[in-house]
Amino acid sequence: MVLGLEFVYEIDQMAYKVDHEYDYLFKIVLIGDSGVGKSNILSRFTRNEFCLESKSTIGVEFATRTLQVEGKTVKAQIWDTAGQERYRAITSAYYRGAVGALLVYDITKRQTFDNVQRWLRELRDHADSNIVIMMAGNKADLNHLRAVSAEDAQVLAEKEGLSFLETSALEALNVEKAFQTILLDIYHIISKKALAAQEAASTPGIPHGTTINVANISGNYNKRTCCSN
Ligand SMILES: Nc1nc2c(ncn2[C@@H]2O[C@H](COP(=O)(O)OP(=O)(O)OP(=O)(O)O)[C@@H](O)[C@H]2O)c(=O)[nH]1
Ligand SMILES: [Mg+2]
Repeated sequence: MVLGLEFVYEIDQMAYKVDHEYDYLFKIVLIGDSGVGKSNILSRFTRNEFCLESKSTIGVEFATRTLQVEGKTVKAQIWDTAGQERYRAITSAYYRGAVGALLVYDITKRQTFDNVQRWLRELRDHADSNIVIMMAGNKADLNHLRAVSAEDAQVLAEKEGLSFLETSALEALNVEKAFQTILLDIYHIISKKALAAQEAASTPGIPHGTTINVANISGNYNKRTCCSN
């Protein structure tokens, strides 16, 4: 009998821990041409690792890192797939529930920058229209081989309404900042929506039982998660 109670207590504690591990879960997708450094950006951010001879990603991988954003514990779940079409997993599943995207090109390869438009189209076709997008010009350590100026990239970013940074997974330059910026932007959007919903709920004149949708950006806002599962 006592054992039974202890068991119930343990289960209860486990549930408590799981529930309180984080305040928000945000799914972020990595996109961009093959070889631009998506997987190394991910390993730098989640494990502080870099590999000079990394192989092309096959299928889908993901890694997580939990960090603080404006006093909230946010778990970033970052998905990575191959830039090359033939190695890619089903596109719609990859984008489902994503609230942020890091769109990477290689500053030493003009073609990867020219393809940014293609990736934006893919985002428009498959992702939530409110998705937060950061464009990253990676391999900034290879300045002597530069084929894309920061000015050109900035112009495109402004035209398309994206945030923009140059990064280096090798030198750990701006990788942290890129993700922090995405997470902060997502958090601000979500806080604003929650506030607007609160205000709408307390405004007299709204009939009882009216449904107010605050979940545009997240698959499941009530669970305080922004990842679909
Ligand atoms: N110099 C330099 N090399 C980098 C940097 N980031 C990645 N690389 C190198 O670029 C190559 C490709 O990196 P990956 O991270 O595998 O590229 P990817 O975008 O994941 O490629 P796919 O999985 O094929 O889509 C590897 O040889 C990396 O070592 C960087 O910031 N600077
Ligand atoms: Mg990869």
